[in-house]
Amino acid sequence: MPLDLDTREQLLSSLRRFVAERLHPIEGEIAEKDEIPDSIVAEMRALGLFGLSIPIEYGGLGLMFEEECLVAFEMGRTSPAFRSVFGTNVGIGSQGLVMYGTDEQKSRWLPDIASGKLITSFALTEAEAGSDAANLKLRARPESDTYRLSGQKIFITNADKAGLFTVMARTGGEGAAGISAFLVPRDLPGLTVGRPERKMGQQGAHVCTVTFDEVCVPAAHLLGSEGEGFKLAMRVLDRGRLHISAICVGIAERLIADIVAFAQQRRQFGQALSQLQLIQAMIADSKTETLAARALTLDVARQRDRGDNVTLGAAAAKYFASEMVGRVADRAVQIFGGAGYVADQGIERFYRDVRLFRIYEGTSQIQQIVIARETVKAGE
Ligand code: COS
Repeated sequence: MPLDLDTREQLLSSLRRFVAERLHPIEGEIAEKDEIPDSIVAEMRALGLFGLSIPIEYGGLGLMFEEECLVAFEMGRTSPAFRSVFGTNVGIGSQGLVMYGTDEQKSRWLPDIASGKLITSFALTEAEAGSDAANLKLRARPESDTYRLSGQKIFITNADKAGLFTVMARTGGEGAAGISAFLVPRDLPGLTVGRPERKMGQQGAHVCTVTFDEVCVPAAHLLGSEGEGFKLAMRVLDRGRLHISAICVGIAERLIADIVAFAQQRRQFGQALSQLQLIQAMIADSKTETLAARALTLDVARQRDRGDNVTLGAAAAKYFASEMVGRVADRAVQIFGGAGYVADQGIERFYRDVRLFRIYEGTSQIQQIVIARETVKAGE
């Protein structure tokens, strides 16, 4: 059920205020410290951000996807590391459970995920299974009423904070059909989380290696049936890709606002930068592409809310929006010039931050493959 319009506006305006008043002023600080303050996380919990996509009966807000995109547009207007705090709980860390979980699994975990008490992570990627996800090697051997998991996952977002992992593991033969998904609590013996990696951008959001050394997982923690894990991961990613598109749109909107403010105040050749036609061309291209990405994202979100398959649409939206925000961030550095290249304006930080969007939850090249395959399959 969609929210009534008043409630929706209240949610979006309190979020807009939170981003402008609480997050915007500390963007530089969190990047330097590589940590989000606990007080900010507590405010995010109070705003309900961890439970945006969790059904109401489990304590979440149960938003429609279009509504989630509107929230993501607002959250995009600041450093993306802030969104990452609750990003896995809303997306890839929880949605396998929401889509495939039994009532028992859902009632056990979803309320704490919705409140933000429990952080979740999605563990798919391995050293030799990034884009080629169906080639993953982490083994799950059945043993009486348990499975023993052995292997390693890398680049796992929020792993250092996670209490629950959705782990894709091999229970059968080669390829996608041999993969199953498991809910793995962090405190099981044999599970270790490495130190956060040093990264190019998005400081404050952490990715770590997670190692499984004969971790004994109860069979009741199997998510869906044996062999369903790859499809589960792909369905979770279809959804996640669309959410990322909305974040990219929000960041582009933020960058355009920063560009406009700067271009009106900075003067060259006796006039404001905003009066110079070559600058105007960059503003126009950025605005046009952002509007296009916004419209595409909302269109696909509405298709998903209608129950349509959005594999192609989500891939197209993520491909276009992530490439688009890269171009907008590049133009922002260009328009700010020297002020864009030095660190204190924060523009170079966004330039580094947005680079990740073309890589995670499927690279641009993977999106191209998905778009082409689906188009050929549909014949149009
Ligand atoms: N939804 C539901 N099912 C899907 C699906 C989707 N979006 N995509 C694929 N499947 C199903 C296929 O229908 C197929 O099932 P059947 O064998 O029953 O027909 C099965 O999954 C295998 O699919 P496919 O043959 O397309 O697998 P490939 O190995 O060719 O891989 C790509 C497909 C490359 C698209 C996939 O591996 C991928 O998305 N890779 C990127 C992974 C990624 O995003 N990683 C980021 C890390 S997570 S932050």
